[in-house]
Amino acid sequence: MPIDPNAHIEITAFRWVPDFAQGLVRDLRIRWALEEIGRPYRVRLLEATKPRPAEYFCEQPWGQVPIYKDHEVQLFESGAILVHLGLKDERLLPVDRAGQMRGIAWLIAALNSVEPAIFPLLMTDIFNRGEAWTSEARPKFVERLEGRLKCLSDALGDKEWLEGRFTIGDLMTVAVLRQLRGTGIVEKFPNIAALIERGESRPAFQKALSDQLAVFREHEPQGAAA
Ligand SMILES: N[C@@H](CCC(=O)N[C@@H](CS)C(=O)NCC(=O)O)C(=O)O
Repeated sequence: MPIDPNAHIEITAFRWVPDFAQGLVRDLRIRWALEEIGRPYRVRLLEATKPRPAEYFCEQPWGQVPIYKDHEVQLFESGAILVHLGLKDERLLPVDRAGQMRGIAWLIAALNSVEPAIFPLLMTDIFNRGEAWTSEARPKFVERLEGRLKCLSDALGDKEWLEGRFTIGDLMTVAVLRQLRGTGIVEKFPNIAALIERGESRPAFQKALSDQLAVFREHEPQGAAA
């Protein structure tokens, strides 16, 4: 639980992705939130390495994962899905308006103020790795990102969570920052590294991660293992 083929909540995920993406695909954000609140869900698997079926673009305009469906809504965008779940359950967002909006503000900050500063590093380190321009550009990208992380670190201070209690803002922040694994950048900000560790040690996160990885193990193409 909560994976249940008969559940009314459905999310989409990939059947298999290469190592660099395993544990980072964005359905993990939704799995994690659903685990936090114990809501069963079923998973519809898509091929990451092939074009998505034309009809899927009616559900997700860019053909990406995840999408989410329940009796009430059909949604794309991991942020919107987390807001939907947060507004339904106090374990993900406070019920008072001020607390609710602060949690949502942190979620948007993760997506809009932090994640865009991470994307260029994914290009230099993964997608365009080894190309001539990357060695000159990377230090500039790191500098910009570290500026963002310094402000995040100052705002977090010695709090356990960004608003003092766990919200979808923390969930999204941790999920976004995990993309920096292996770069050594987060380690320069000990309170941010500790926030990620706190997030990752939550049982709901662990369950979500192991469920995502289990799918990849099950569907690993022959010859893909190193
Ligand atoms: N803004 C979207 C981004 C979704 C996204 O980038 N999904 C990736 C997997 S993590 C994907 O489907 N990539 C394949 C593609 O873009 O074709 C969200 O947060 O839901």
